[in-house]
Amino acid sequence: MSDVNTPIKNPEVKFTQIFINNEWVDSVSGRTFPTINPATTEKITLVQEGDKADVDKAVAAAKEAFKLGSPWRRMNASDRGRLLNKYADLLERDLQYICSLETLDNGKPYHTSIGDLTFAIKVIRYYAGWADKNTGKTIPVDGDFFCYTRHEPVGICGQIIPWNYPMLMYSWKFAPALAMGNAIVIKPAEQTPLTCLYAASLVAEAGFPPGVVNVVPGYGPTAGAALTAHPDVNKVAFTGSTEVGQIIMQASGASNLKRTTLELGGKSPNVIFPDVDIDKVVDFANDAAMTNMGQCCIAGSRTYVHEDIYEEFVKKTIERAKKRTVGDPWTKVENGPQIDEEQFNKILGLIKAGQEDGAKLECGGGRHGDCGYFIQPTVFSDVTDNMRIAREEIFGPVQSIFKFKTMDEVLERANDTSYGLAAAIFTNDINTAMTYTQGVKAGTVWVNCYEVVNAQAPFGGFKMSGLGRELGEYGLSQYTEVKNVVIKIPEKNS
Ligand code: TXE
Repeated sequence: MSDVNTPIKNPEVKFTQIFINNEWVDSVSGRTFPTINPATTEKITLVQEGDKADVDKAVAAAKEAFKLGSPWRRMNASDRGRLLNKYADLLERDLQYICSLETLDNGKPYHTSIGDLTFAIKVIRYYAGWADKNTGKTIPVDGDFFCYTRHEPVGICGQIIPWNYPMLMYSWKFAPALAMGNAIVIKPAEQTPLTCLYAASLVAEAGFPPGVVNVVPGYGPTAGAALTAHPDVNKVAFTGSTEVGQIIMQASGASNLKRTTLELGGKSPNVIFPDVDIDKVVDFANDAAMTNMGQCCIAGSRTYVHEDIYEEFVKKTIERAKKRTVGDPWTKVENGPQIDEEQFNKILGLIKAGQEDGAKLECGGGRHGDCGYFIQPTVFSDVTDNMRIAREEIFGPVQSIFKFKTMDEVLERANDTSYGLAAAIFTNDINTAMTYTQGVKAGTVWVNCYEVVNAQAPFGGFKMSGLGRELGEYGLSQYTEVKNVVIKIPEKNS
């Protein structure tokens, strides 16, 4: 038996077409686009490039699958759950292959691809369990009426996925939508279409009826925009940049007021009080900033350190960052390459801006090696609140350290951002922790931990970090419409 912990270093790419109606088709335009291995910058393969015409076909297929009386609409909710569990079994069966493909296409270290897919499978199983449990209510209204609510699927859902966690973000969208009985059209990110396409192949194998799941690879302004503007798409779910989130919300509103959920960028504050075990917290803070090469919406990209421990903390942070291993993602390194040349250049540009703005570059700051999009783990100290590195999402392995004195001050500074995705505090004082958890404006707050994200608990942003919540029971409401039904009855009795 193959050992899942050993990657397949040259996984065969089996699917590069568009998936509609449980079948593989070429793009209507005949165009293709390349997907690149960011560790080597070499082209892996060409993928069919979906555009408006392909999205139209996929939406038509989803519409047919969602028709009243269709096999999907007639299916027992418990059987939808069973299908999702079967699908999770297939992902588990192919874990080694899928994770190898993820590392090839995305560049993330193989062991982190395993972590992602394991989490993705948990999300699918979690929502499989919800399929027959999201019940409505009977409501004691005034008069001779019987009143109840139905939680119905929204309909056709367009789901736009980013490249930083391709399989994980796929599962966050796919699972609740299908558990609640919707039909979906997914557009993976153009940088990382391969695992999503392989996952599509398992849709037919699991036994989902044709048209329930469709996957259209392609670019954002073409295929993505076609989904968000389509009059027959009832809901759009997006994870990506705040900038594109705003465009999507406009398109959703202008077309047909699609239900819209957005999971966008962040600039999450990680606040460290002096009463902690510094060595441990240095580790946490380094990971918070640099996990997934910093390409993480909840990255703890602003580390606020209390003045009493500031010098020691900075010194130890530099030591830790220098030890962070970077390199071949097929080995047990902590960091692989950034996703592409655009992100690589953006990050190096922001590092330069940090230096120009007067922050102290303590370590890193440049390219790692001379092949692939690798960046050295980078630490800035003496960062102040108005510098670009303090305000813009860097999405790279860059930790910015700020000094603070008091809770009031740090709370105000932590909240002085247009983002509000996550926040953390490290302290052993319960009152300090509670003051912070209540005052900080963020969708998730961690106390003495970081990046703890689970299928069962909601995830999403305040302010410009997003709209709506994914995961947990809260995530169900984003994929259901509530229908109120009122029936005249001869006589009501209590
Ligand atoms: O994101 P885009 P990019 C942030 C991060 C990163 C920056 C830019 O700061 O540096 O965004 O990355 C699709 N209509 N995040 O340019 O463009 C696109 O094809 C419909 C945070 O890669 O937002 C892809 O599938 N769709 C983030 C997806 O949107 C459109 C994850 C994300 O791409 C579209 C990624 C359009 N007009 C980047 N334009 C997070 N929250 O985790 C693009 N897309």
